[in-house]
Amino acid sequence: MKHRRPNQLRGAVAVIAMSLLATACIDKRITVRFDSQSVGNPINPVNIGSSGEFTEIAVVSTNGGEIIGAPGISGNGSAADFPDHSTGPTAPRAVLRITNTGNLGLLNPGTRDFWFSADVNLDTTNATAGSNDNGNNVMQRGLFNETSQFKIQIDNGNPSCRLKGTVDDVFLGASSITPGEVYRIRCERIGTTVRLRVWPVNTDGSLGAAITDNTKTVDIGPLVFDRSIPLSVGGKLSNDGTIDPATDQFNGTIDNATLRIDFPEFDNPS
Ligand SMILES: [Ca+2]
Ligand SMILES: [Ca+2]
Ligand SMILES: [Ca+2]
Ligand SMILES: [Ca+2]
Repeated sequence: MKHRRPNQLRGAVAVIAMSLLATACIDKRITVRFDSQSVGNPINPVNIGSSGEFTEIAVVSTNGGEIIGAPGISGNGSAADFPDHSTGPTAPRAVLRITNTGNLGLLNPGTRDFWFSADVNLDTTNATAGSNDNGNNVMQRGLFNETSQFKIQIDNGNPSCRLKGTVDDVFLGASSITPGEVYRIRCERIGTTVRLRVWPVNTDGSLGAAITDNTKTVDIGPLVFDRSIPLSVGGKLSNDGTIDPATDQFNGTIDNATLRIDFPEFDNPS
């Protein structure tokens, strides 16, 4: 029998590993908890989700922007503090970038059910209309005019979710949140139901009653992304993974950035 070359073997092992993951109960694609960070120092982010081995995670910055370790809420370790609001031409920007590294497109829901979520604590000063920071993008893949997009953002204190597939797109808004308080924002697509929920996170780490639970029925169809398109946290990135000064920089802290695809019911908190 002919021996496989190491590259082929590695590829075969990766395919077997991924098919095992695909049949496992929980497919935790992206889980970034920002834990074990040195508070006050630049973060060293880790994706402990099932895609971790097959993706790269990095801080992309311009003008000296940094993502700094910050105390998290009780039971949630540390969190990530994004740059303060600034509108000047040399404003510091910093966004977390997650990209596929191998042949597998692990950041793509395709036709499947999926949800994504993050815990946010927005700074009081977080946007200036008409400036190069007029919003707060929390988590997204794909830009507005691309073939597909999933995005959570906060504009004028109002979280929203936008999903775009190859058939249709949908926008869901939420009640306003209070800067300086922690909320979990979660958007999901299950079949033709799109749902946005926002919960306050109590100081003991438990979730309060949802302040927003909005659904729409829309068949957005499959989401399709080039494998190289990044998933970003804390702002938007160009398709090539670079940062633009008008990045809709999130100002405040983010924790528990999560993407689940084909999730089971028991991993679906109500
Ligand atoms: Ca954390
Ligand atoms: Ca935006
Ligand atoms: Ca902002
Ligand atoms: Ca800050």
